[in-house]
Amino acid sequence: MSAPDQPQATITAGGAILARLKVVGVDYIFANSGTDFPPIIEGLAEAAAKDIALPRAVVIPHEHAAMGMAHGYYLATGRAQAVMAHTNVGLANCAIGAINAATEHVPVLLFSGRTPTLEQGRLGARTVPIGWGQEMRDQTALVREATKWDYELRFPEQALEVVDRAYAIACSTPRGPVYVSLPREVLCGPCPSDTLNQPSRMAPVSFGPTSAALEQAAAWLANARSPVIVAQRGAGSAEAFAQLATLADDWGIPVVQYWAVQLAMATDHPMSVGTNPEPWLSDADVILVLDCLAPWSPAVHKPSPGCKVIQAGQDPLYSRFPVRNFQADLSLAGDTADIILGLARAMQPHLASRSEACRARRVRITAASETIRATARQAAERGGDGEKMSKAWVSLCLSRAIEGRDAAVLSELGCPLDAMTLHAPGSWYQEPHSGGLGWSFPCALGMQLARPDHLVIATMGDGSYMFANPVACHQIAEALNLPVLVLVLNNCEWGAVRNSVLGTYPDGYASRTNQMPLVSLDPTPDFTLVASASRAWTARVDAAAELPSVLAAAIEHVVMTRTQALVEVRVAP
Ligand SMILES: Cc1ncc(C[n+]2csc(CCOP(=O)(O)OP(=O)(O)O)c2C)c(N)n1
Ligand SMILES: [Mg+2]
Repeated sequence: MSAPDQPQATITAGGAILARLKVVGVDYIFANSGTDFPPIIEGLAEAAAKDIALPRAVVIPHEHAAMGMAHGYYLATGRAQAVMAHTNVGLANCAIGAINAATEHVPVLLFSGRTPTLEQGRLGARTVPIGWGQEMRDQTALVREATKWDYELRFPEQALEVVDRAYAIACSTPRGPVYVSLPREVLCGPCPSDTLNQPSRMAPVSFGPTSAALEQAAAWLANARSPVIVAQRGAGSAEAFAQLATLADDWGIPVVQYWAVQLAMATDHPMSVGTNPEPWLSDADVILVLDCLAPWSPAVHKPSPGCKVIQAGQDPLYSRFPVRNFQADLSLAGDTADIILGLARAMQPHLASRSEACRARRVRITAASETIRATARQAAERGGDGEKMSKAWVSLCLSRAIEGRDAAVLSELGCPLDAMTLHAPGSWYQEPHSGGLGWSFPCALGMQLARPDHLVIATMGDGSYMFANPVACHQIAEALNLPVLVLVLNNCEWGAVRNSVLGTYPDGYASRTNQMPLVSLDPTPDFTLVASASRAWTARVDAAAELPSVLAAAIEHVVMTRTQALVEVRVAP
């Protein structure tokens, strides 16, 4: 406390926000600055001069990459990070990242400047024409639908409590991004600094399912004739990953990883039955949906009448989405890890009386699981036979190349999961179901930043690589010493769009044309030259037989030199 006659110690509000981010637990500020940043940059320098601890603020030359890095850092650590962008235009570039983060319950503290209100007469007032040009009536509208909470800083002395509240809300279940706009004059004002280092007074909310709901779910699953688990966003923790494996094994429950964004179970676990919900769904009498936005495709897959469905996850009904009508006879709200551990405990007392039925199921599912894996592997092997290799062949080769290593594979229309053998939690990530492309490269950079010793591999389509602003991403990899390995699976087109047309109009005009309109990326640039511009190790592979040795050399390179590499792989359309 300062004595009444002493002037109160202050710091520029810009500096107070940065310093407070450190106190609440933010390690990095992924920043893309502009003319709204003088009080932020001055604040950084002021805090440094006053020996105030700060997060590491790094220059990220595209906001989409900044959002992706915050996403990847969170996936690796479970800790929310901050992104700072320039007014409305920088925020617009953050929008896809915010949509992706919101869909995946990834907390991000998103800030952007707000053009000065005043035209003159106060520190921070407008000085250049963009001060007028960047004004919007509702700047927050650019990201409001993708954020849980938003606020505009009104007074400099609010800086500390706004950061505390932003962090607590972002990290509360269900987690997600929050947005704070920062008007320049307010950032330039003085904020009291005497409480800067005191811990936050606002803790995030976390909740789990009620014990009654857990008991009910446990009883349904324990007494089911043919239970099935569909998992999409992993098991939530390493402990729960191990527990889910034990639970599925003990009870003889197949686990389907349909459109998995994260791995919930080792792909070669005897209860792991691949990625296709059929035939498991139609035979099921109880389905446990573990954090799935869309656990199956209602037009294709039909649970049988009378089947009970349990929806589990941070927001089991995904209430942010206007239409999502998957059956939910029971909901278990909370973190997936807690739900798995709770269910395992609640089911245990039922096990003795059901062990015979479980054993019979286990034998049947183990056989089916082996067949599913063998079929996928054979198809992948055949993908190396043709003139151009398939993505599945690349998957198989990559999976063999990383066997025995601590690796994380991120796939964005890159290597499919089916042909891979992956054992560990955190070894597999796929693009968010919001599908905001250009996600995997920056996400891998954020993950690598969090785990410097890990082997982090981003595999993506040629289209996805271009959506990632690759020049910016390679610059970041070099500037921050991030030895990611990038695999571009180049089919010279937007294959997913082509497939969507064929699915909608299998015998239509477009399917019969030689050149389907609006899907070709031919001629693609030489992607190895894009990466070479940032001095990456590069290679291009056209022949399937050469891929294993090139992948081995690329991995050797990133592991030994700790610098980035890119392999362009020519795959079949
Ligand atoms: C930002 C963004 N723009 C457009 C799309 C629509 N889209 C979905 S898949 C796709 C093609 C992706 O192409 P590529 O990465 O080359 O993979 P491929 O389908 O060829 O395997 C496009 C353009 C999107 N999902 N996100
Ligand atoms: Mg493509």
